[in-house]
Parts: sequence; C-alpha cells; structure tokens
Amino acid sequence: MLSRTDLRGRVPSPAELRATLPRAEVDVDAVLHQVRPVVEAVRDRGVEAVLEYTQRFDQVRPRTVRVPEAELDRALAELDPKVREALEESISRARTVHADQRRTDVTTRVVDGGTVTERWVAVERVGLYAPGGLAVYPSSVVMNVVPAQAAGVESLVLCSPPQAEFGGLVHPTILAAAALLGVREVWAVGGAQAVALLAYGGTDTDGRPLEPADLVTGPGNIYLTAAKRMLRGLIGIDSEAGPTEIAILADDTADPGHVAADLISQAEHDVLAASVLVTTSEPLADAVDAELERRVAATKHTERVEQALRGKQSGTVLVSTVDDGLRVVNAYAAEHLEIQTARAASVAARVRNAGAVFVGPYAPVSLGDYCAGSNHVLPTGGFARHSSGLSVQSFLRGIHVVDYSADALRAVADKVVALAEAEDLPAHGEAVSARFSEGEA
Ligand code: HSO
Ligand code: ZN
Repeated sequence: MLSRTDLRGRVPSPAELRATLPRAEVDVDAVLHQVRPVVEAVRDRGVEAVLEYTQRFDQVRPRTVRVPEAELDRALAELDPKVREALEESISRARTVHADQRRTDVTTRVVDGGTVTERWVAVERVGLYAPGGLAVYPSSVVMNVVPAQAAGVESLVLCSPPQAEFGGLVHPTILAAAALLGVREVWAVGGAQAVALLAYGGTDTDGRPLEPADLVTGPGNIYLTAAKRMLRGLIGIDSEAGPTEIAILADDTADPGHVAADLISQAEHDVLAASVLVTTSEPLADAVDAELERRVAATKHTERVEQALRGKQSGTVLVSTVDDGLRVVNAYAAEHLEIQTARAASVAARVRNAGAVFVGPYAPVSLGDYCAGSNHVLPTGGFARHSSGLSVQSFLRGIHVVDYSADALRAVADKVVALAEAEDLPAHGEAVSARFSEGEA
C-alpha cells in the first residue's frame, strides 16, 4: 500500500533528502486571493460581514456571535460521562506538564549598578480556534487552552464554526470542553471570518463588544491558515498547521501490527495526512504492508485512510542503518516521530528535528493526541526544523528590563558615543553625554 524509496547504500544530503522524501504540498498563497475579500469585509463591516460569510460557508446564521454562557453549562451537563472523565484526565495531565513549563524571570547583573532582566509576561488576550465540520476535536480545545492558562493569559476567547444541526451554536462537545476548562467566552464563527474578527474585533448583534485578540492559535483548514498568514503582524499566530504527519523509524525489533496501526491512526485525519515509515528492515516493511492491507479494510474510515496512505505524501523509505534512518527523519522533520528500534531512548536522543518524539513500543502518537500530558498542536510541513509545538512559551513574551545607575551609565558612556558616531547617529551619543556634560559630569 505504501510506495517505496530505497536509500540503502547511499545517503543523500539533507537538501536532496528533502526533495526526495514524500510530503504533501499545500499552497496557502494560492488561496490568499479568495481570503482577502473576506478579511477586508470583516475589517470594514464587522459582524454584518461575518454573518453573511457564515451564511454562505456554513449555511447557518447564529442569533449572536457570542454563544450564551448557559449553552456551555448545558453542553457540559449533557456530555457523556465517559467522555467527560476522559477529558478531565487529559486536562489534568496536560496541566501537570504545562505547569512545569512556566518561566521564571532572570536578572543578570551586567556590571555594578547595571542589570538586565528578562521578564516573562503573558499575552493579554488570546483567540483560540477549534475547527468544526469533519474535525470536531475537543482534545484540541484542551491543547490550546491549557498552555494559555498555564502562561497566565487572562482573557481567552474560543472560536469555532456554528453548526446548522445544533441551531447555529458551536458543536456541543466543543462547548462542553470549554466549560470544563473554565473558558466562558465562545464565538460561533469559523474559517477566515473568525481570524478576521479576532484581529479587528466588532460589535455583536446584541450590541455587545467583541474585543480583538493579540494572538490567535489553533489549527484549521487552508482558508483559516491563509487568513492567519495575511493578518500576521496585526495579530501573532502560532506555527501554520498543515495536514498531520507521522513518521516511524523502525528496525527489525518493531512489531509490524503496531507500526501499521500507528500509521493508520494519523492517516485517519485527512486524505492529505502523511504516514511515513523509515526502516532498516525490508522484512518489516513487507510485514507492515501486509498488516496495512488487513487493517485498512477493517477500519472505520477506510476510504480516507487508503487515500492518505496511497497519496504521494506517504511511503516507506528503506535505509541501511539506524544512523542513516536518523539522517532521513531529521531531514524530514516530522510533526510526530515514533522511534521503534532497539535502544529507542538513545536513538530518540539523537533526533534534532521533530515536533514531538514518541519513544519505544508503548508510546503511540494517539497517546500524545489525548492523554500523555504533552501538547498535540505541533509543527507540520517540515516546520519542525525551526519551530516548536504549542507550549506555555507560545503565550509569553520576554520583556527586557534595563536598569542602570548613573555610575554604571557613566562608565560605558564613551563606548555608546563611539558606536553612535560609527553609525553616523550622533544624537544617540548625545542622549548619553547630555546626562554628564551639563554640570553633572
Ligand atoms: N494528531 C492531531 C491531533 C488530534 N488527534 C486531535 C486526534 N484529535 C494533530 O497532532
Ligand atoms: Zn491525531
């Protein structure tokens, strides 16, 4: 079922590898021209434009953009108790991990009387996006809200598209997850309109203000991503989310049934999802293929999974050694990387590029999707070469606080003046010397 690339005996350079390895191509720029009028209409006409586009794209018109708080409580009361318990476990583990990510302010004494402090301050208002439609993921609400709250973000608004089948409200499991997390402000708005409304703010149909956000995080489709790309600057954004990816580095110690099950688990998300096996063992690759045939036929979303696995973004890569395999997975920089080899922990320690690494036979990606405590909003499309997944850090800014005494400034004044003159910016130097020349020096 998976196409094969044989790299045994030769290890291409990272650049060559990037060109060879299977990967989905998502051209966000290509939809910018469709998204621009939506963003501009929301900027110019606010909620009126939001509701027009909502009618067009979601075939529904919510009475107000803001979901009444009573609906959150109702959704939680009606949530299946088993799902509630599982969400509570997921929240509690994520909170444990993210609490440890909090940063402490660091003050450096540069000289006597001169200090620089890096003070970590949470972003004031954050908009979190939870997709609707094919993907209704309360777990993603958890993964966005938990780090924001752990960072100390005071004002949080959750956006998700209104659902015709729920009377124009946001999907009830999304509402229930928000209620469980203590998020009370939810807007029924999706796609590019949501990002634009978060960026510009507006006035709801009942006259209440919809305050703009400073930062917008959360995955969505290509239109949402295009709107984020367009509005970046006015708002901060997390890393752009593309189709999900799993890469598995395996040797002959791996269980082909587990490898196949894990490859299928992420292929289940999207026909564009990528499932990549990198292995030193041809017999394992054959056994995984046989397992895939059997399991794909038996799984619920056969068609979607099969399309993802047969797509050009998925495949098996054969390598001679685990070292070569590491070169391949480092060049690929997967969103999720499983290490299913002998001495998995020491192999995992040598991974440089991945959104998250799952070590050994008992750490499948699905564990991380829901209940490991780690975050599942992770960089896709090779962005793991330069970006990280969502964490407390994503919601903080480090402010440099500079505090110098007169003596400390005086001691370095000539250096500032010299550099200012070298850059032909003498007024910079004068701003320092003025403090010492007028009867003070
Ligand atoms: N694997 C997805 C997250 C997710 N899985 C949500 C299940 N629900 C992207 O990391
Ligand atoms: Zn998943």
